[in-house]
Amino acid sequence: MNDENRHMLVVSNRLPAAVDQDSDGNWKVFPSSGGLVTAMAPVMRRNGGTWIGWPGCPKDAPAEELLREHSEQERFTLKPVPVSEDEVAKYYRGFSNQTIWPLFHDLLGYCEFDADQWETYCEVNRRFAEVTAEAIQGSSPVWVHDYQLLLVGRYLRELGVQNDIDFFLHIPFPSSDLIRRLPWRREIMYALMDYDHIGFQTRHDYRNFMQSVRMFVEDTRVHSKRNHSFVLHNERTIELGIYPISIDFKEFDSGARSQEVADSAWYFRENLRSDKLVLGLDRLDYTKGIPERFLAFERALEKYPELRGHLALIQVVVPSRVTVPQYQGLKEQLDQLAGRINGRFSTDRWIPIHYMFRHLNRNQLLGYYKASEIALITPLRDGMNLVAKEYCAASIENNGVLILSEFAGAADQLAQGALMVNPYDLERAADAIFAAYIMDDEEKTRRMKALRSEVRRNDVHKWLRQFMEKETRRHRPSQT
Ligand code: GDG
Repeated sequence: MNDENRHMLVVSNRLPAAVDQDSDGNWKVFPSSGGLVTAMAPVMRRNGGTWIGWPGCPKDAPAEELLREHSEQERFTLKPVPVSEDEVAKYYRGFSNQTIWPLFHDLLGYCEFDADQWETYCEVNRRFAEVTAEAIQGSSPVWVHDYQLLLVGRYLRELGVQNDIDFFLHIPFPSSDLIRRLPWRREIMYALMDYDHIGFQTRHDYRNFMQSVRMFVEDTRVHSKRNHSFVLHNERTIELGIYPISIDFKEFDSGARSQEVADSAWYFRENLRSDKLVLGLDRLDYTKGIPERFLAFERALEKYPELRGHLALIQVVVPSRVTVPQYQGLKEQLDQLAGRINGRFSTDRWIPIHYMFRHLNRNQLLGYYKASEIALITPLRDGMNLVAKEYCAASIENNGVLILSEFAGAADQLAQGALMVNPYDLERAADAIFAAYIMDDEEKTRRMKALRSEVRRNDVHKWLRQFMEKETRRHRPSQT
């Protein structure tokens, strides 16, 4: 990476820290979690730069000042974009999370199409572009992230920004047949043509995108070379690439070796009183397939009675988007399902599902990974799923078993070592749980070694390098 690229300008909906009030009503900065933060924070700490995003607080909170102080402790600068409560309701909870999110995860039934929310989405994207344009230094590239900010590139161009603008989509890109349903499909597809470089998690997403370009954008030509594709449109060239995101393997591996994590793993095992544990860990989200997972576990207990009393499911659900009605409904559904299944199978000594709705600190997270013989990661659709990769990185004794949905982006890299399932197929998912339970040590080790080696070789730093190499290549004079 050259010097210029070291000052990266990252733009994402949320900053990696939130400004909120503590129990005494004082405004403070709290670190936030999530897939994007897990991937980008180590990269920013290493390379420096500026991160632009919404700090999660009302417009009148002292975000600017607190984040300036916080930036001094981090190795990069955090710059807030102010967003009002009404705008959050429309652009974030509304258009981003009730239109784009379900549509891009193939869940059309959850979608709302509301013109007012779309207008606000455009306005807030424009504001993100304004704050970004002010923060640009020289010719450093701008890297916009994810589905809440699809239009930022377009507005930056309108503001006269000529710098390279990259975009990475963390979630899936759906088939053109789904994009067709979107009333603003042309606006979005044309706005994406203002980026210089667009990255996707999987080949499937990339192919879907190309299909939509052909269907909705006029006057395009496509050039595909061995590992790159270029869309030529309006005398501009947009480079497309596939970059499966990953984790900082070393950080998870060494964290899992610490005494604190060993203590927390021991504590969980002591308290859960089950011979073996199977773990689910997700943000509260209907895309993560948690009700289906509970039902698959119930089916496993029905079909394989030898599991009863010996295998317990720990499901940690991390609060997320709780003000969106569909997420509240999901929470109620989970409460009921866990209650029903526990009522049906619990004994004096054993509870089948330990269901927690809470945040975990880092040692607890690693402690759960380490304490669990099996991870059951069964999203209905997922851009990547970093939890799957983290579980492997934390399985330092090579003895964990990963059960993974074929609809997670991570399946492209982890299918060889994981037991793959279709999360809608409860019967086979139940069989996979049993197969993981009885798997012999030799097979466990063989599979987990392959998984760990894959995640180690393709970590988040390699993801960044590959994404940024495209960037630098464009500036290199032709070698011919
Ligand atoms: C999006 C895409 C894509 C979760 N709870 C806690 C916690 N986490 C961390 C996990 C993991 C991350 O959050 C979740 O990442 P995922 O990839 O599983 O899912 P999304 O949040 O939906 O992320 C996804 C990702 O972006 C990256 O591109 O993989 O497909 O949907 O790192 O460890 N961390 C801590 N406490 C928690 O309670 N400390």
